[in-house]
Amino acid sequence: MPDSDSDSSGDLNVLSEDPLCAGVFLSNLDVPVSPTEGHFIRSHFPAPQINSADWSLPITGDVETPINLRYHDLLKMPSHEVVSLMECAGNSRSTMQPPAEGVQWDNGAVSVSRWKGVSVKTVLEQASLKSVATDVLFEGVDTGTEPHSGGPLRYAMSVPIEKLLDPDTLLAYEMNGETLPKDHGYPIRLLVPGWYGMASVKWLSNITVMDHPNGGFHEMDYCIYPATDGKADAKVKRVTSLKVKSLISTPTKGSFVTPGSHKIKGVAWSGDGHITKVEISTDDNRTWRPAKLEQPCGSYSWQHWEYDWEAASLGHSLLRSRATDSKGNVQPMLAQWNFRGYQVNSIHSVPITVRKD
Ligand SMILES: Nc1nc2c(c(=O)[nH]1)N[C@H]1C(S)=C(S)[C@@H](COP(=O)(O)O)O[C@H]1N2
Ligand SMILES: [Mo]
Repeated sequence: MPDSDSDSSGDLNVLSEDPLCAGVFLSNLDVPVSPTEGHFIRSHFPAPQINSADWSLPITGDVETPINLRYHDLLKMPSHEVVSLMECAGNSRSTMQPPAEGVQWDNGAVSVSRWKGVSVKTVLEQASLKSVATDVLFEGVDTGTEPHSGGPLRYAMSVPIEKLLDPDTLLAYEMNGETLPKDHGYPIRLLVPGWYGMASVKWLSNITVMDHPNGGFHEMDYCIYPATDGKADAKVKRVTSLKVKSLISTPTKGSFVTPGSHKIKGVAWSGDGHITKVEISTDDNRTWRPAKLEQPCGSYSWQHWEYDWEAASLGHSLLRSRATDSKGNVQPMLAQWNFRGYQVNSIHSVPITVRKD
């Protein structure tokens, strides 16, 4: 399966038509912010067609003042912008061995956008949380059947209040200065920066404040991985913050390069602090040398890096990049295997060939 294909006519690599799942080509990662039509798409069910004039967003549950927000009310509220990377928790799943069930993403389910909306905090303050409130359930309009779900259900996820009180967690209505497109959750979606994409519920229909995590299919049967801390009461954990990861954008897998000087380029990110180091190996894991790293661009974006490589020996070569974040997390050679193939942050390896013209 190609990681990237510079000859492709489209901006995205479509893995499934309906529901639409489409990834980016890695050669398109060399930008501060992905163009909107080049942002990956991951929908579990067919995208609903919503007319914003008939749509409203009730905020109920453990609040003093239930409210019902209309689209135009939201547009008039104080706005907030955040440049945030989004990565699907199933990104790079196809590299996991033995194979895991699910959409067989290569490495393209990652993008960065400038999101604009209203801080969830502003809305929760307006509704006034009761003291018992701990989590908030966000439900989408979209419905369908998932493998093993045992029947139709809506896409839904709850998020702890603590994360929602961060002003960068948004009810987003714009992406890169334009109205949110249908496939990205029009009219309003949640944006949870620093977490894998599954929590950023699209096509919001209801917000319910609760005194416990909602659980439910997507939250506790689906977006989970085995807990390794051995606690008997928790065999699985929710997928939440982004693991440290880097990808090589140039050269692309299968490229032919001539002997001499080349730039290896790519991106790196983490949901747990910023990137402090990216190292490159061009000799099959024998030596690692530091790449030049850009300054962080906000807390939630990616950082670009580049490395000057002197391609000396002819033949096949494996290029690898390894990122470290400010909390000391380092990308592993092989990510922990899990049955759904989530949070794969194994070191990216790009096979290329050095040959004379
Ligand atoms: N309502 C709804 N929200 C959703 C989804 C969905 O299928 N339905 N997919 C989730 C997943 S798994 C991801 S990775 C992101 C993808 O967002 P995007 O399509 O805008 O890239 O949306 C999340 N929010
Ligand atoms: Mo996802």
